Amino acid sequence: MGSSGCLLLAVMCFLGLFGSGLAQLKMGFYDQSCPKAETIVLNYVKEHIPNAPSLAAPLIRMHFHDCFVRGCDGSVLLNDTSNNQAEKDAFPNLSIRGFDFVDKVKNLLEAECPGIVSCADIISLIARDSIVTTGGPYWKVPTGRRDGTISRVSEALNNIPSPFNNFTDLQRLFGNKGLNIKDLVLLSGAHTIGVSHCSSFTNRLYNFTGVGDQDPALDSEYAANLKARKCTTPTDSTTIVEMDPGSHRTFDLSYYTLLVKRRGLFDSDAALTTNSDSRSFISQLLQGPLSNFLAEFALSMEKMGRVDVKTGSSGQIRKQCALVNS
Ligand code: HEM
Ligand SMILES: *[C@@H]1O[C@H](CO)[C@@H](O)[C@H](O)[C@H]1NC(C)=O
Ligand SMILES: *[C@@H]1O[C@H](CO)[C@@H](O)[C@H](O)[C@H]1NC(C)=O
Ligand SMILES: *[C@@H]1O[C@H](CO)[C@@H](O)[C@H](O)[C@H]1NC(C)=O
Ligand SMILES: CC(=O)N[C@H]1CO[C@H](CO)[C@@H](O)[C@@H]1O
Repeated sequence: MGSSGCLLLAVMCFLGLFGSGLAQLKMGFYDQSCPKAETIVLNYVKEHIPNAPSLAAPLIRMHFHDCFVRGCDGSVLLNDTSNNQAEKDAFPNLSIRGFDFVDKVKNLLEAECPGIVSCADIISLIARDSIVTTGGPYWKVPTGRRDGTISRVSEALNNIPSPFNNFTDLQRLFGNKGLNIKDLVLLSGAHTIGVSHCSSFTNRLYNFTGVGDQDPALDSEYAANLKARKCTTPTDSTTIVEMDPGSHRTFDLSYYTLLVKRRGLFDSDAALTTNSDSRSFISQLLQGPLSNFLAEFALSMEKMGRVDVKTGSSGQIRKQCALVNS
């Protein structure tokens, strides 16, 4: 090969490395650097989630909120500092829980191999392993995410969908992260588990358009029930309601069954029935076996887990998940 060939090769290698990125997520990223990492996470989840099954829901939700703000970089875990309000302070974080859980896993990993495993990867692995305990699918979690150093309340407000969003807003917010309508429908299916505060939907019960009315898109019998038994005043901010009553700890298709019965809890859930593409995905899911939903959900989770990740030498591996390294 002539010298110009060599040069060309070098340029191509350079572009390959730094352009399209050699530094990508990969399966078993810690196989050499911390071989027990994934087992330590899995064992901790297996040991603790069965005693606290309601934690699986906030842990997958944490992964979602992390990925939607500055990519899946653990920024959701950062604490406020004297001159910065972190993502944790944003309204959509309402009831995000599980920070201690992540910290405990992080401590175990720091003891095993200090400074190696990122908080961002820990969230991704915990989310997957927790959902498996609810009957949900196993999805691939390639690793190698690095932790961000910035967490801003305003960015959480601008990027995380609100329960009051309509379809256009949801499509735009998901689209901003490279996720399409199908991903939106599938990932919203996580609402088959977990709970919500009344404040996330009481507008639909008491004052939908500001004239003391109910949301006509919400089944009136269900609305009456919620008003009588759960959210008994328009200002209740403490009562929690199962989003998928009857099977709120089981990862099944009933979220979609509720949607078509007009019993989705949030405006944003109901919004999924207002678009024809989205409606058609919902009916396909309902026609298929559960295993089809689980397999499709797994693919969308893997996709979400890749949103704007930091790899290679960007970001850092935090020593404590709540603090940027000093
Ligand atoms: C499509 C846009 C979405 C909106 C507007 C939304 C909104 C919400 C809201 C308002 C709550 C209840 C918070 C509370 O009142 O305590 C909630 C709970 C939850 N969300 Fe979403 N969400 C969305 C998508 C997702 C996605 C993509 C996932 C995961 C893949 C997810 C997983 C969950 C889970 C598991 C809970 C229950 C949490 C618990 O039990 O503590 N959500 N969501
Ligand atoms: C982060 O903030 C939480 C809640 O205020 C606090 O309990 C925790 O100790 C803080 N973590 C660190 C490492 O400072
Ligand atoms: C959706 O909500 C936004 C405000 O968040 C509003 O500007 C837009 O007109 C709404 N779109 C539809 C189709 O209702
Ligand atoms: C409904 O909302 C409107 C406009 O925000 C407000 O003026 C009114 O007091 C509310 N009514 C009730 C019953 O909460
Ligand atoms: C867990 C957490 O930090 N929650 C915060 C979410 O944001 C509200 C303000 O909107 C705070 O009061 C909570 O402490």
